[in-house]
Amino acid sequence: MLRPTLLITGLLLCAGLAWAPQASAEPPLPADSPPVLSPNDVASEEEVIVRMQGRKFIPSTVRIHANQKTKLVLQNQDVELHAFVPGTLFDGISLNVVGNGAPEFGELGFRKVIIPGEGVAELRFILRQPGRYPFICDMPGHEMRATIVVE
Ligand SMILES: [Cu+2]
Repeated sequence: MLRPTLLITGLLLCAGLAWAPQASAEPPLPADSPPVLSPNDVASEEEVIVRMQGRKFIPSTVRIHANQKTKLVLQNQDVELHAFVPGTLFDGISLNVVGNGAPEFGELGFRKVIIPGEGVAELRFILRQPGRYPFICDMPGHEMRATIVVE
């Protein structure tokens, strides 16, 4: 009489174990988010994190989707200053910076942000033009370089 009950319980346990890792492995954002977004649609914002550690950018290749509202989080995990200097990538692009970095803007737009040791800067923007864009840290003696790939 107990056997069917045990069998069902066993099946349910197996199903539970099989399902749990899949549920937690799901990305926070659906891959099929619409490319055109309302400015206030925070839920569909894509977060990309770049760490500065041991005078390196990690990862060294950063993937960003074109036409996707993006929050780029720059985390300086060293005790010294680092800078994020993206060349002309953000020319003509509307960009918002928060955090404890010191951003610099020129006539064409965002030029760089200097981030204190253990500090963070968050950049919000939408990039339009696919391509490969190198960025560096221009602090004296720091040979830090990496690439943003807009795809
Ligand atoms: Cu640096």
